[in-house]
Amino acid sequence: MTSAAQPPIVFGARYSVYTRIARLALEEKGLAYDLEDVDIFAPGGPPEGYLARQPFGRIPAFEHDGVRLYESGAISRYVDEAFTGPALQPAEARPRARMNQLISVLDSYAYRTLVWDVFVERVRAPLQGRQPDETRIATALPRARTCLAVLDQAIGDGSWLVGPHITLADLHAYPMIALFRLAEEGADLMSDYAALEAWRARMTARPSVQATRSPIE
Ligand SMILES: N[C@@H](CCC(=O)N[C@@H](CS)C(=O)NCC(=O)O)C(=O)O
Repeated sequence: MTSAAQPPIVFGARYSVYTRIARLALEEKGLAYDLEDVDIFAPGGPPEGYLARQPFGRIPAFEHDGVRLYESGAISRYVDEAFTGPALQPAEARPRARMNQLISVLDSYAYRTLVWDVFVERVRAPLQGRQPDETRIATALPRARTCLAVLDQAIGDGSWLVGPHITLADLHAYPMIALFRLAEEGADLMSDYAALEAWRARMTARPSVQATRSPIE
């Protein structure tokens, strides 16, 4: 286990879903860390030199004790495995595979659908002075429903997405669900999934979630 003498640094932004995923892992482990602001949407793009940390120009990036990482899934797994604190991944192969499957679903299908197609169009577009793309929202809703159904079924009668303890899958899902639900279509669809709504309320009450609230929430 690595000592936490030198606090890890997260490079990212408070508004960012993926930055929040990395921060949630650090918060759940009870670790102090620094957040260095990087606004990839600033006019002119990311700051000079940022591509050396994240070659694709996305946030977050991460540094700890000489280790530089990018990709939030790699960061949160590193945080879980390199530091003491409550385990955020199941030890057994089967639940661990289910956790990894959910994280992959969130990255491959849910992020674009819930966040870009629905939240950004319905909530951010008017704030940016443009009309929402109604076709894009309507087209996304069936896939959004599939994403919600997968999460709802994973919770079932339990408290968390994978078994009796919170895992990296919950931390990956929450930032996407929180933004999606700010759109009227998001709140409307969520009301059809009781287990997922109850999970969302449990997540919202956690100090890690409160400490990493997005400015738009
Ligand atoms: N696979 C990356 C995704 C990171 C990502 O897409 N971050 C968003 C902000 S939440 C971003 O940087 N978007 C900038 C863009 O799409 O150009 C990860 O897991 O870190």
